[in-house]
Amino acid sequence: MKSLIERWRGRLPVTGRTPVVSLGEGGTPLIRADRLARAAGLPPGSVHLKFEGTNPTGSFKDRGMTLAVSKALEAGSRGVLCASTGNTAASAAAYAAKAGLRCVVFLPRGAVARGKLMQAAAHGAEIVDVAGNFDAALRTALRTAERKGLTVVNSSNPFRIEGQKTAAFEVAEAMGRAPDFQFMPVGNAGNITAYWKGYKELGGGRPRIMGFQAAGAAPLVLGHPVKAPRTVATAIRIGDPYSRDGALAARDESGGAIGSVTDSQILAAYRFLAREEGVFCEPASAAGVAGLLKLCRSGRKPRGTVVCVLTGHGLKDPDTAARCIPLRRSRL
Ligand code: AN7
Repeated sequence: MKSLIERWRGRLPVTGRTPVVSLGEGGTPLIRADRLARAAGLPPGSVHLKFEGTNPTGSFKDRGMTLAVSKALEAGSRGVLCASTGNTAASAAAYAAKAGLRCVVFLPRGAVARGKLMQAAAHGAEIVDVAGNFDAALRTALRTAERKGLTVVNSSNPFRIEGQKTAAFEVAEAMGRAPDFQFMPVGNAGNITAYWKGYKELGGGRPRIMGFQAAGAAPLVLGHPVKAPRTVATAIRIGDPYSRDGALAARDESGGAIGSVTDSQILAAYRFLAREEGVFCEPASAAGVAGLLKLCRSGRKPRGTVVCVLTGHGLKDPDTAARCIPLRRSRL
């Protein structure tokens, strides 16, 4: 299959001289979800899941990382650096390994899911444990990058957003047009910014963008940064999103909303998707689906087609799975 950059070359800031660093990202499935539709009280065929867990490192981050690392290599960078709740680090580490670049990752101590930590280690990233949360790690990372001359591959890097916007192209292509509503998790807010950019560039109909944060880490809902964000969904345990303005623009320009869901709503959606739809995503990814169910149960049903973006694979976080999913013993 074509690399994401080859597939969307005409819509991305690359030239014939850009060295393409690819692991086969993109081209993820859009899965019809009739049990979810029924649970939400919506008609069959109206709800689909964009499952990003099938990307090479198991999350949507690979879409942005193929471009960010290719451009870093093109620019003659000595290496890449990021702060991360885990998935960005795993993706950066893999693409840097492929490119033969150094990779340094700043991780909030004790707050990164085990699978993501193991991926970063396996791909040879140098790990800096930060005593503090993601927001502190990002501040430290941005300062260090400047001092050491390394390329930042957080979503402050515009190539990350450019790569990630291709997910909107794929959704619209698979459905024949953009959906009426898109539900998705929001953490550092790069992805909601990227999807909105993608839909706008397509020029056709646009979805209302419905972003969901965890209740204990919901700065965009509260309207101010959260000093000590807390949630079981460690991927989105972020108190001061870098792309705040992009998220608010996506919300306001699309006529959408940004809401919050509790950890127990997130975990209920996480278990439902695995058991009833056969799709195992990580807890953060279930926040959009939890938001859809919350709205529908309060009588505010979306009309038309709905896409829920499932940003990462359930295998990323085996400890939460072990804690929150009961083992069913066979009685055969
Ligand atoms: C599975 O890896 O911020 O709103 O450092 O891993 O674009 O930040 C991850 C975020 C949703 C939120 N779902 O996306 C990181 C990081 C999953 C994620 C988000 C993340 P953004």
